[in-house]
Parts: sequence; structure tokens; C-alpha cells
Amino acid sequence: MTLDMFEQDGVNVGQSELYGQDVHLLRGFALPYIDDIIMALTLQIKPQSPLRYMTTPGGYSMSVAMTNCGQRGWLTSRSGYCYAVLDPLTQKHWPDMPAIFMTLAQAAAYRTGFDDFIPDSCLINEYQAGSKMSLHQDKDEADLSAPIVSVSLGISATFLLGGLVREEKAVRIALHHGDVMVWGRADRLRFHGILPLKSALHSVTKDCRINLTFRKAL
Ligand SMILES: O=C(O)CCC(=O)C(=O)O
Ligand SMILES: [Mn+2]
Repeated sequence: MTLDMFEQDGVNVGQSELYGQDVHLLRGFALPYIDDIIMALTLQIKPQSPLRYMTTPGGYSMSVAMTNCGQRGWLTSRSGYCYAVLDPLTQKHWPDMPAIFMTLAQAAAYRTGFDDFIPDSCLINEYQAGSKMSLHQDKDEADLSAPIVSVSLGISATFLLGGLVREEKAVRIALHHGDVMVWGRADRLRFHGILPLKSALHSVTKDCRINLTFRKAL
């Protein structure tokens, strides 16, 4: 395998893009944090609360493998969506949110005008080739005044940014390694999703894309 088979490491790093009133895309913002994030995922989070394929309320298996860290973990099952204190797989608390995760999430929120964001939950999504996430709203959180901070690692993906109603046509945004999206306020309930991941290799995450979604659940 030669190096040029791997994807580029960051695109338009340092650039900031605005979609709508309050959807911010910070290109490459997470790059300085990557080594620490990967180390925490590998040594702390995944051994304690392994990735797993959860079930949708409709009975389908998600194509994205998931786990969580923080005080609460987002879950989907036949009974619906919820935030849980305990990991149902281990019956123990979710792994603590690593300090570097909190630092990154707060720095990105601050940069985009959300001064006092204190996430209590981080959902970790791992996409393999073909994995996708259908259009949905993040609306299981108690306090919708807090933004969503979403970090992309590894293979590039196409993010679908819809409107406040499902019928509105979604725009496609390419997300690359190290990109951070922050959305809130008037745009907090925008529909969004991820198109099926293409087959590729990335030097850091190999054959997958990892997404970290920071939220204030409580
Ligand atoms: O993977 C992404 O970029 C989005 C993930 C997402 O929207 C979610 O987990 O709710
Ligand atoms: Mn979402």
C-alpha cells in the first residue's frame, strides 16, 4: 500500500463557513487535538464501553457503530431514543468525558459565539464504507439553547444539511478530517444526516470515519 492511497489530512484548514444563521463549519479546527482524541478513544473509551450497533425504534440495526462518554449516553432501542446514565452493555457508567474532549468542544463553541457550552454527553459514531445516517433532528435534549458541536475524523463524508422541516431540500457539505461543525439557536433543530460513506483509507482512522457529537443532554 502506498501513501497516496490515503486521503488528504485536512482541507481549507483555518477557514470558517457559515450556513444559514447559525451553522458554523470550522475547517480543520480539531487537527491539533487529534492525537489526544485517538489515544483517549483507543485506551479509555472503547475498552470501557465498546462500539455497538444499536437498534432503531422501528427494529432496524443502525449501520453506524456507536458508544458514548460523559454523564449521559444517547441510546436508541425498540423503546425509542433516550439519554441514559448507565451503558446497557456493561451496566456501568459511561466512560468519563476526557478533558481534551471538553476543551475542544468548548473552544469550538466559543469560537462560534456560544460562550458557556458545557456538554454532558459525547456520542461517538464509527462509519464503515456504506454506513449512513438518515435525515433527523437532534431533539432529545432538555435544553435546546445549547448548541451541537460535531467533530469529523478520518475518511471524508457528505453531510446533508436540511431545513427545519423534513421536506426542505438538503444542501450537501463535504466534511474532512479535523472539521468541526457547530449549530444552534435558530438552526438548532435543522434536519441533518450523512450520505453512505465511500470506501477509502485514512492515515489516522484507516477504513472508517469517526464522528464525535457533543451535546448538553440535561
Ligand atoms: O456523523 C455526523 O457527522 C452526524 C452525526 C449525527 O448527526 C448524530 O449522531 O446525531
Ligand atoms: Mn444528529
